[in-house]
Amino acid sequence: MTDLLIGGRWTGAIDERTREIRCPADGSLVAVVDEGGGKDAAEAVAAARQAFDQGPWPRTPAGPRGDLLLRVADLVARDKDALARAESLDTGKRLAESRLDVDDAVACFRYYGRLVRTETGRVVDTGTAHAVSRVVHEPVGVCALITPWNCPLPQTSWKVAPALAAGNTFVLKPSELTPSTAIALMRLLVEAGLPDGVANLVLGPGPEAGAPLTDNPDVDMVSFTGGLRTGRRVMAAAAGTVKRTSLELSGKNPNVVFADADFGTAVDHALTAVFRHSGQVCSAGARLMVEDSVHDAFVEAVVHRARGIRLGGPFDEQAQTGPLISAAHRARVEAYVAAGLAEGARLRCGGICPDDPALADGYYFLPTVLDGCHSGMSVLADESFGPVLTVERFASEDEAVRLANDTVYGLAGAVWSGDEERARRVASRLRLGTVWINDYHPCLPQAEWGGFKQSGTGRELGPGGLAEYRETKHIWRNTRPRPRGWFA
Ligand code: TXE
Repeated sequence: MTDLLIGGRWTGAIDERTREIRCPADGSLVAVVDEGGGKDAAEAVAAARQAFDQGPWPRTPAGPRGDLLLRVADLVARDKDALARAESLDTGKRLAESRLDVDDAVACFRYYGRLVRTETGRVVDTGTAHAVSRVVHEPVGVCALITPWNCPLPQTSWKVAPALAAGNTFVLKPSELTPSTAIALMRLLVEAGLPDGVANLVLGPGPEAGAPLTDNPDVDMVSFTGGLRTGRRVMAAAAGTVKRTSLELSGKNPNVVFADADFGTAVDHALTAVFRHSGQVCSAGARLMVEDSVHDAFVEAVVHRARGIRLGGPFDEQAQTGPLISAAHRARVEAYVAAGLAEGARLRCGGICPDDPALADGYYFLPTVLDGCHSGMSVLADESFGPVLTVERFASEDEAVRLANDTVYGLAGAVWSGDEERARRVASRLRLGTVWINDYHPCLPQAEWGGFKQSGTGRELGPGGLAEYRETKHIWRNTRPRPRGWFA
């Protein structure tokens, strides 16, 4: 088997271990892939180091680097059907959503392919005719890119595209649960003409194949998307050699609804905010906060529609959302709900696995609404990363802001109000990397994405996404060197 890419060569894992990839919707076998570990990770880093120190890519001008990214975008678009299918089989996600995810990846490669030509350095006024000062950008070096399982292709593209645009070499370690589109993307990078050793792929579990990337002295930067606990570990490991880190660690995202919001639209979005991909989205609007005067009617409407959500596998066109990623993850979501109930939250719907025999082989969990939630409950502090909506009420704008900010997270959230001034005021007071006003979920390659507080460090997408993968250097050139004579 040859699923690992190291120094331009497709190869198997050194220890010859393999892993079965199974579709979370029905347990069917999707693929058997190589399962690497520490030795494979070390080889991949050595290959990336050599390609960075001696290969052509870091010294290739921005123009041809951008051209290559545009070719990759075309290749990803060409293979859209196959990539979407592979993503759905690995994740259990609806095919229609996987197709959108492929579009997202294409847009990301196009964006950085174009941006890198325009985001050049600058000339600085030196105040003298005899010196020239330039500020230039250079790649950081060898990047370890570690990605999760919920949106594997976009999450990988958000790292690979800017890392390559900036001229870095990298080792990618996708989630052990969802490697298929990472393998496919690496094949497309090779097809597009990327030099050997620039892109390296290691598969395997986090502690065995991922952790060795985070403390390897030959790695200059770690870009990680995943859970908060793992993120803290990654940051600590990277501190040993003071690596640059860029972390996206998810959120506990408030969806704040004022009484003057458009009721029907806000209800509709409250459902997609949290139940899309069964809540396995870093920006999921899992914390619904509703103003007192409309609280009961709003929650009633959300619960009514949540009860009717159709669950099903990726290729079931009637399905509105799918399974959780694994049995272990479903058990975590069940434990989260149980903790909420023990603390006094009220179960309005869901809270259990579906009893439909057609879904028995998948890791399904019914869309769940817990109301009566208040500060101090673990369900408001912790992320479920499942189809579970917690509901809080508030009486005033100040209280809404205070409650929404009462979390260690700060990734994203929304404000719903018919009063434009108020919506803007609240949006500016929320400590979140992204705030939607009268909307939920849209995301653009041109606009930065990332978290405040413990939701992460650094930014993905936008010009800030490229900046993450670049060093900035000042070059001063004296055009008429003369002795200074200070110590004559
Ligand atoms: O993620 P991990 P898990 C959140 C969500 C979820 C929780 C746990 O709340 O319930 O995280 O999920 C690799 N060194 N998110 O356990 O562990 C791992 O192999 C280096 C939010 O699945 O963070 C995978 O490639 N790497 C999120 C990646 O880290 C390590 C998406 C993510 O896995 C490692 C997923 C280590 N010591 C979960 N341990 C988001 N932000 O979108 C694991 N990994």
